[in-house]
Amino acid sequence: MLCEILNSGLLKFSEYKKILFLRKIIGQKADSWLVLNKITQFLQNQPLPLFFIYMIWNESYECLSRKEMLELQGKRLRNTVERVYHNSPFYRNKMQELGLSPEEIESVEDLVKLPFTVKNDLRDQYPFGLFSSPMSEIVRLHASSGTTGKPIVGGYTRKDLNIWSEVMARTFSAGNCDRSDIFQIAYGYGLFTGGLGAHSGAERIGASVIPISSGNTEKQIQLMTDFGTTALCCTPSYALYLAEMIKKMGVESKLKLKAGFFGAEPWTDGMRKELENKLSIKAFDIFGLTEIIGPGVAFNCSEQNGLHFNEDHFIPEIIDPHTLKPLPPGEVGELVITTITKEGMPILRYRTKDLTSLNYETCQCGRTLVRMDKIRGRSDDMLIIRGVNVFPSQVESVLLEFSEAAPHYHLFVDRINNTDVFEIHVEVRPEFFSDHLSQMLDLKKRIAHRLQSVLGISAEIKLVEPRSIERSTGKAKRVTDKRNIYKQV
Ligand code: DLL
Repeated sequence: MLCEILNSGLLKFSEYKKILFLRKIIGQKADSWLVLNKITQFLQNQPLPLFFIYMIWNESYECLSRKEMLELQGKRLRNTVERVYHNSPFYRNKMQELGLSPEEIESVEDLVKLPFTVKNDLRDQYPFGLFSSPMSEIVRLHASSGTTGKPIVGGYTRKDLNIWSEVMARTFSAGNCDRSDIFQIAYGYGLFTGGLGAHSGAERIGASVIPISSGNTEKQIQLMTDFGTTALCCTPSYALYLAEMIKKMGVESKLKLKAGFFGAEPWTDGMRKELENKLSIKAFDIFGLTEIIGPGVAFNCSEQNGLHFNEDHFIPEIIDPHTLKPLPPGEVGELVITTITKEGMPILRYRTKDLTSLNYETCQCGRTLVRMDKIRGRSDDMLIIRGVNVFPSQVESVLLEFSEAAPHYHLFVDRINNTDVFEIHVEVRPEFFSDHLSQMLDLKKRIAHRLQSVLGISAEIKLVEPRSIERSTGKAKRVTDKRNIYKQV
């Protein structure tokens, strides 16, 4: 009811936020007209301290009525389709193959007419084939692992970087952070989008930023205590490791942490609670992918009940991964995303392979942005190990570079002491298998080194005897992931 009143224009947003706060205290009574009127009159001249109310970075876009949102999305979608049709031969060909002209896309309802984009398209168009802006306008490039040796590339214009910092500013405001906060960005800086993405949002809200990047755990903790870090950004698994080290170093009482923004890999509600207890913080889930923009696609608010999708920039759809038909709200399927404001690399109906569902009910926080459920799994074989995307096919192509290695291998992933452990068993060809320890050690070292440079993370290599890896008669099972992370979501 509150949202209907808000949409009718009878109530100012600032009043609405105060009521939401009071509603928390007095319960559903705030929904009755009588109580509402009394409260509204009372609140008119009673400013509430900022920390009592929900912080919303950009109310004009985060709280639109559904009708306004659909109109905005329709307009932006039309512009994007025009843009890719005229600037990207890839999309022009795809649309022509379907006999589709840009004029046929008038509203969000027409989205289903557009072609899908898949990871392989990005690989085939490597590196810049999907760009819709000339290179002279591209000011940043990022990349993440693809299914083979070729990475997935993202190109950003100045306007795209501006959108990125805007959506990240929304993310951090939703976690009640502002210019008074000190952000420690412990996502990796570099080609990975986590570090610089979070950095730009934290700067945008005016916070003080510590760009420490990932790793170097003792230093992380030293700066956290010396600088009085209040917000931590990193993968949830690294946050757990940090929490453990903090306890070991006995510096819990010196911490000023209040919020954690964790993502880039799946994590459970149980893990959230553990992190919140161990670090005395509120932990927020943040979601995104390189192909779309990086982090900032969707974010938790303080209700922690789903992730608000920045749908004025990225339109989400849920499809059945087998029939490719759209699924209704609430049903779990594959998340498909269309960017509607990006210039550098706009992307139509990108099949993320991430499994989730959508909820269009208005959230208690006042945002009307659709909420996405926590990611429940993937419909492909991509593994996320220590925040890094790893495809078994990448490992295979590296092993095939070594004449000593047979094309038989098995990946073991586990989580020990809250850290992902990655071991690869590699079968040695009979003619190379030897009792000479030094030869075997040398081979192991070379494989480990090459894998580290291709995957971007280290793996423990175990060389095993010829024919010791189980052969399969059907689809080979090459991965044992003992973390069972998705099953707990
Ligand atoms: O992981 C971007 C990111 C950085 C997101 C920092 C959040 C924080 P990629 O390396 O391209 O980009 O990996 C994208 O990671 O398709 C999901 O499978 C997974 N993923 C990302 N965030 C979450 C999350 C970054 N919150 C792939 N929960 C995506 C579950 C996530 N999975």
